[in-house]
Amino acid sequence: MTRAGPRRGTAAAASAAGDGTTVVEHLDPRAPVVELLGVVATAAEAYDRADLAERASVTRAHLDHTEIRVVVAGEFKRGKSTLVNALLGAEVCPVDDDIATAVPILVRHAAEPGAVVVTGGDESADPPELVEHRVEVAALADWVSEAGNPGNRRGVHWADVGIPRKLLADGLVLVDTPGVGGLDSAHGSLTLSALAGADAVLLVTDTSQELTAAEVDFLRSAVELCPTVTVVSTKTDLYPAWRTIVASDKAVLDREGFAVEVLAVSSALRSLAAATVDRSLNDESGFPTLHAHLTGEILAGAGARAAAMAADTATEIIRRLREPFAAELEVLDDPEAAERRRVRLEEASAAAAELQERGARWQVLLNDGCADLNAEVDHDLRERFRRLGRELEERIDEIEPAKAWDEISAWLTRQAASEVAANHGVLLERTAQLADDLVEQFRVGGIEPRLPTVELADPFDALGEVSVDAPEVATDDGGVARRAGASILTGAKGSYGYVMMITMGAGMIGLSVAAPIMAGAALGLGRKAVKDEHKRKLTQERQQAKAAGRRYLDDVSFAAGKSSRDALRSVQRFLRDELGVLAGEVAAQVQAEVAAAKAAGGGDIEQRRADVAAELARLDHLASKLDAARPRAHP
Ligand SMILES: Nc1nc2c(ncn2[C@@H]2O[C@H](COP(=O)(O)OP(=O)(O)OP(=O)(O)O)[C@@H](O)[C@H]2O)c(=O)[nH]1
Ligand SMILES: [Mg+2]
Repeated sequence: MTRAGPRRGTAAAASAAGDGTTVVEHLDPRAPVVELLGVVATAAEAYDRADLAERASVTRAHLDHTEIRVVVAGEFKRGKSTLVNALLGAEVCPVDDDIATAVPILVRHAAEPGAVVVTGGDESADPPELVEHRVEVAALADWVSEAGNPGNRRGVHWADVGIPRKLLADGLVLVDTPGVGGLDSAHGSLTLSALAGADAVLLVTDTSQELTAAEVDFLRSAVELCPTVTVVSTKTDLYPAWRTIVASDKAVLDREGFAVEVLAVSSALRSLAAATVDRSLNDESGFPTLHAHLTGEILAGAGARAAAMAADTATEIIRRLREPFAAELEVLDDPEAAERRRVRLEEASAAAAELQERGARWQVLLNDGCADLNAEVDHDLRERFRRLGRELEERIDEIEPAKAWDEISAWLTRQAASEVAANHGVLLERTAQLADDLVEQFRVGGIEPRLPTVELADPFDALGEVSVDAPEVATDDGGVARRAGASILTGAKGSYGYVMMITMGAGMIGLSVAAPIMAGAALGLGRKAVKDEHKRKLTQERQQAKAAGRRYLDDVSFAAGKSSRDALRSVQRFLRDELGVLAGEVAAQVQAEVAAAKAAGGGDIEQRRADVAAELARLDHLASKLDAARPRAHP
């Protein structure tokens, strides 16, 4: 599939989108920074700093292809898939009264329509293997919907669809997610962890009723995790009282203090408007406002954040280019400084050379740090599951499993999912800490080394999946109780549209149900005997329930443990590569300063002073242009 090509430098202008809608294009905040990064790369090249030129080019390419991921989440059957289709004016995501979206569908720009379905491959492979299947968009339902792929027998993790659409051309990726059977379910917690990697979330609800408590809870977490959160209340065509519903939703959000807009739409009206090219119907559908919100707040906001980060990197590159000239000027102005500088550079050269050696101290620290991290994350996971196991047993002791098992098992899967997500959070946090500590080692000769944080998340690409099926438990009638698993998208903050999947046997864990107690009475047992029998059955049920729950927790923690070990291995590889590059950059920096020191030694001092001052002025000018291009007030 073709990815979005380099972005056009869009100007603020109104244009017809070809579907009867007027689209206001916003000035893309990335465009000027992309352009200036090109200038910075050329400048670095001219100053013989191939390392910095490379850094500038990579940052530029990165910014030019930023993906802005918008997760469309919500409870079961609210109209998420229909909304995505109506936004794009295409039947991309399968929709039906009965068939549900079973796996996440990512929709991005491509020159030609096409889809790739990703399934798991060889399970024993390390890192986990993923297999891509190229399919027609029209055939997607066979893979991604409950009807076409019941219980996700085909083991699909997600589908990636490309279509040529103006709305997507600037890197917008819409993610249609499976309906959550209650946002407070295990699905819900996992969809929530997907938000950590998203630029925005649209919570789709419908105007049949006010926001539910589960939806409000979901929003509470979403606003913590995601820069832009919007409620889209759909099906206004079906519910005449939609205005009242929207007003009370707004009141609830205000009361909670959430900065969340509520947009009312009707996908049905939008489709009708497109088919009949009826502008007033289109306005009535609410889609022009939603469209403007997507291109404005969401696209422009995320673009601004990415541009600001890239501009910071460019500023740092200029600072490094400037350094040797500034030092040379100092020597020209004060020859006594030359000796001090010579000593400093000698020390710095030795330290820089050490950084590049095999078995350098930072490499030892990296290996040790990763081993510690592994142990710590593993311990954290074990502790979490031990606590959860204890709590499970306490709960089971208070219930009659035959009656309350569904409730307990739903609680358990939800807790397990959030413990896995929390453990993943620990991994991310500690990794960032380790990276910070390691970078300290590169502080040589006044150089302030930095690892680009945006790229730090990429190794989690290999994080793979946590794949757990609900344990099978034989039922009394000899059958097997197990509910189908579901795939949920989750992710760390990634920059290349990173996707991590957690597939979990969500829903119910099967439990064999003991024969009804009343059977005892039918057998003519006395009251006491029935009571004893009841007690015995209850104890037996509780034991079975505990065993089923523990098996489930073991499976989840085993899969999660493997997934985090895989992640750590790729983190280690990533850090080793990046720090290797950084060692090269530090050495090049020191070398540039040594060369500058030599240049300061001979020739026409006045002329040299004028030349150096001119170079500095050129770099300062570039820095001030970058400063002006760096978006400031972004949400
Ligand atoms: N009248 C009307 N019906 C709608 C609208 N949006 C969705 N529907 C209907 O609602 C039903 C569910 O729509 P979907 O888009 O499949 O909902 P979903 O949230 O993706 O469902 P899951 O993926 O199963 O969670 C379908 O029958 C749609 O035709 C709307 O704006 N108006
Ligand atoms: Mg759907």
